[in-house]
Amino acid sequence: MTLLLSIQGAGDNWATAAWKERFQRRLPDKKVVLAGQDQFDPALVRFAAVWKPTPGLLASLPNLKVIFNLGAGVDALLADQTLPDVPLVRAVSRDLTQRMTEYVTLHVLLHHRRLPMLQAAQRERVWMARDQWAAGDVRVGVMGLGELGRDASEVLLRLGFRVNGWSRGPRDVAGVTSFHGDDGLKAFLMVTDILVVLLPLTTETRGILNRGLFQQLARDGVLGAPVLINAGRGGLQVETDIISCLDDGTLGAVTLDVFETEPLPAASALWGHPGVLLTPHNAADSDPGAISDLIVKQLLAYERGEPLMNVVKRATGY
Ligand code: NDP
Ligand code: OXD
Repeated sequence: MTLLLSIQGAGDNWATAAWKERFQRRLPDKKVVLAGQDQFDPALVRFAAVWKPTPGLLASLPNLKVIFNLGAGVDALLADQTLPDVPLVRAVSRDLTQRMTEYVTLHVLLHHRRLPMLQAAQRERVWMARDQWAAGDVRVGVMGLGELGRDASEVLLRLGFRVNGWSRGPRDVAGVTSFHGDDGLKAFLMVTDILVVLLPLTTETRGILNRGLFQQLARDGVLGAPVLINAGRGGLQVETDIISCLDDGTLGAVTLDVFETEPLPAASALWGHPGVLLTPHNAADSDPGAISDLIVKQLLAYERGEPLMNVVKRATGY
């Protein structure tokens, strides 16, 4: 049996040698090969563990049984029209979830505590002792109450924020006022001061973060103007709308970890905009140790005839 790895990512965490070493160490009796580097017989490949594999590669494996995605989001994989009809398992890992919760908490807190303004004041040597509010005065709206959204919500609640959530179907998260579906979106946005986006990119969500949506966010909050934090996918957002909404005050500030085009082109106006805090798609890195552990456990369980977990529903796209 061969496990094929096909990995194409820009971050340090995607260095292919580290992934191969981790998988091979955990699967000493199996052959682990790297697409594009190692020789292998396609007929012997039963499992593939991938991040943005070359379109068409997986279709060339006649005996493939399961595809394991090395990250949580599967939009890039599902964009491959030739993707074989075998179970597709995505990464749901405590390690990844905690990383995202750190990111969300960090950015909610820094906007809440007005850090960008204070840092600008420090650069000017100005003692800027402006109002600081209690967390309970701020309403955080989490779009996407899945694995990541739920965990982040729980930590934000613990910090004292008022947390609302929006999902496709009804969700029950203790302490979170939840809204769902198209019908619930307007009511959700009306009570949101800081919008945290942890949605998958699907045909339904593409471009959802646009001017029309930003205009529906609450404008009566203590922050003065609403804040956007998007760590879901760049395809969710319309970047020209984000810039114009920052310029005319519809948005007060944004944190973006993901972009329409990645890496973000040097010419993008987002780089230098004073209202933008950006990070290079590293809100929640896939760690080779944690994720290979997770996948090897699933792969061995599958070989024992046990069911797979976190199988993607192709019909909904996540
Ligand atoms: P889940 O599948 O667990 O949760 C997705 C959530 O989004 C669910 O609550 C779902 O609703 C909701 N949702 C999906 N479609 C819609 C819709 N049309 N309308 C309203 N709600 C919708 O995913 P995860 O929490 O594990 O991950 C979310 C995304 O985060 C990933 O798809 C990926 O794009 C991104 N991500 C980004 C990372 C980064 O480093 N920037 C790292 C990891 C993930 P329901 O509950 O009803 O199904
Ligand atoms: C993921 C990501 O989806 O890192 O896991 O973006």
